[in-house]
Amino acid sequence: MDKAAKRTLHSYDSPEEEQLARTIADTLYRYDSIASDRIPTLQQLTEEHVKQFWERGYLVVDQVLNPQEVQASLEAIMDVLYGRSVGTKIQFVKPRSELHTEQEIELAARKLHDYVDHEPRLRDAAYHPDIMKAMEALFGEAPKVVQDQAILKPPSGGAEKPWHQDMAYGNLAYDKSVIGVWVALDPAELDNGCMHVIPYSHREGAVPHYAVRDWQLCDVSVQVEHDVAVPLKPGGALFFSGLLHHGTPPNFSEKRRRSLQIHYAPESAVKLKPHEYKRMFTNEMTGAEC
Ligand SMILES: O=C(O)CCC(=O)C(=O)O
Repeated sequence: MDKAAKRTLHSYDSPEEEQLARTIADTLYRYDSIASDRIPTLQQLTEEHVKQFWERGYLVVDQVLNPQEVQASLEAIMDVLYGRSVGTKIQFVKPRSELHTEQEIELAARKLHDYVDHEPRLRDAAYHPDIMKAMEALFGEAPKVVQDQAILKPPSGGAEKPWHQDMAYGNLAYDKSVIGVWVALDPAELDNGCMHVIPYSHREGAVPHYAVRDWQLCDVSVQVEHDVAVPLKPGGALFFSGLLHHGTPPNFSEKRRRSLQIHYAPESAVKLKPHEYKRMFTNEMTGAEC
């Protein structure tokens, strides 16, 4: 990206905003504790890994999608962004009417979602036979896809995703644990916003979320000292419990960080009733402040 383009497209509206992003990156994440326990591919998944997954709340797999599948997913994402593949929904951080060039579009796109019925290449990834088989082993029953997204953290200012539990988001609020699979399509590294997790945090169960910078855990309750970063090569994946505390810092680098994030639930899972959801994931009944 050339310098002029970066200046005009930078996501920060003011120096204060950028300073806040840097403070968040420095205080709410650590970068010296890296997930080391990994399996090479899903072919190596054993019952012991399944047990470990439920104990620790996550599993790291070095290669889930092969290079051709990664390439097909990236091409599909870019085709969706540039209007060559239609039907998938796109979330931009700026009004679409202000985005004219392909570069402007890419830098402002944060999320693609609901692609499985529109984009066969992304559907193939979401229903990848190895992932479906692993899900069946993890759930102990057939899985269903309950959410399909691609999350983009563009260079030079792609925003943080504050710490949260995925099941605190209404569309993932099921009565049984959902599992997320986050697949790196570009190298996901410490400096471009790779995933960070708090091992074992899913064991605390549902925790109230607050509307601060997003729907998130209260910053002061994040156990930053236990943060483990999960860098991944393209095609590598993080499998994680829908109750695991996780987040991603901003992308201050000049590198893209594109990923797929798909959520699965056991076939028998049903959505929580609104009052159950409120009791579990909001402060409405306790009045606890953040
Ligand atoms: O990809 C990211 O930056 C964050 C993904 C995530 O945790 C989410 O969207 O729930």
